[in-house]
Amino acid sequence: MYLSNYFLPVLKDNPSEAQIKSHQLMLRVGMIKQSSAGIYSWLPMGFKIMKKIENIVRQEQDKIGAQELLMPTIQSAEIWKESGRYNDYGEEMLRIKDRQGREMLYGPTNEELVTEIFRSSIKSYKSLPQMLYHIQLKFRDEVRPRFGIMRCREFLMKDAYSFDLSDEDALLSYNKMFLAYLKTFNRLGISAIPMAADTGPIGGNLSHEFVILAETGESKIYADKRIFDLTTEKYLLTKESLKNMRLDYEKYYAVTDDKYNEKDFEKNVEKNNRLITKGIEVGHIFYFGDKYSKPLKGSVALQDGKKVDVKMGSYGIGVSRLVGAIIEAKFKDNIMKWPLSVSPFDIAILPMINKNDNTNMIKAKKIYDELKKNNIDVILDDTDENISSKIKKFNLIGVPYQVILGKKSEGDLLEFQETYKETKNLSLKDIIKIILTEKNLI
Ligand code: 5CA
Repeated sequence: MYLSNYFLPVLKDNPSEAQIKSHQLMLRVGMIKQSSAGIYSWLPMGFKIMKKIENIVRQEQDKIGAQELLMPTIQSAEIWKESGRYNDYGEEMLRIKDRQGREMLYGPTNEELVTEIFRSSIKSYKSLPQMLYHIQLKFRDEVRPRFGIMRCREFLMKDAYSFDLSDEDALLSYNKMFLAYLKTFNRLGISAIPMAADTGPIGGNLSHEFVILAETGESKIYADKRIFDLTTEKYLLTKESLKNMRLDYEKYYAVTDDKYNEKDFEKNVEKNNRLITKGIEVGHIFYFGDKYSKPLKGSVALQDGKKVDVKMGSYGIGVSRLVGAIIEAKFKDNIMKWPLSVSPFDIAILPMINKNDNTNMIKAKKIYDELKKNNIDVILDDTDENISSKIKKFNLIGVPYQVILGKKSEGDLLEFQETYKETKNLSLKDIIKIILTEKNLI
């Protein structure tokens, strides 16, 4: 991509309406545009990053055997009346009437609709377990939408639903999701900690929020620091291994506000290991047994013909919120560095332009073609801005690698910068090797 052709409406200054850095940056570099309060359009670069996040989320869901489907955004009020949540959900739910006067709504979540799909198709215990998910827009008429896409009204969520025969099987599904979440966030370059949480309007009695540390987060968290040292590598998708993983995580105290209790915290966590800070909830998983399957008649027949209500859980990830959350975690000293797994481009070429001499531009185009040949996603800043403005702009955009064609690039040795590191002089061959090696690790 050549920058002059790219739809990237970068602003000169920080927009005054934004209070937190992710909101400022997203508006500043033209990732999003507000269309009305809490509702945003995603412009090409913001959308590209969100799609990359979505794909990683999808791959990790597929790996644990969840199957993707797509449910609509608009739902009928009928099923919500069946579950009893139509009234309970209150003003957060956007209610609409169609031309026949039928009550409809813009889905804030999908427990009812997915149970209805399940009950009309699955009749026998032999078809269990099942895990279904979709990645779809949701609408919640939040009282105070704020911080850009972090707490907005229309947002993209991955929501998965599990259907099992027994509590024991359902916990296995829950634990699989728990592992898939840790792996997903790891690939996104952030460390999200599972914390015991309240279930709110979704219901049930077992729930974890996945929270990443950030000063601007809305959740206050209390944790034993040692939980950050755990890694997922040794856990497999077997019953025993997944059970051990949950036990390992649950060894360490980690809760949000709702579950916090000073006495427990002080009793369970030694003084040096106590961490009290703020975080952003990027995922939330729930186990609620037959809360929806019972009223909505989501049951299967056993071998002897007897019917049992299936045991369900639901599992959300805030896909659009993650874009902002990654910025909150990675944006430092006015410099953004996207993890390569979700970066809008792998590398930027920034040539110094001299009016009377187009040598740098010719060189830049050659490098561009060579990178493209190697399947490296590259952006070339072909504008006539001066080199320091180009560098400043790309420091905000957050592409993790830059080739600067200025005074320090000589012949075949190019000035190469990895964000936050000293610049080096490298050959194009070595630069390609560095990027491809890192891409292979993702
Ligand atoms: N049905 C369940 C799980 S599928 C559910 O809706 N859970 S949730 O309410 O916790 O939402 C899941 C995730 O969506 C949250 O962890 C959060 O990351 C994201 N989310 C929730 N509300 C908003 C919002 N107003 N703006 C942006 N993201 C949101």
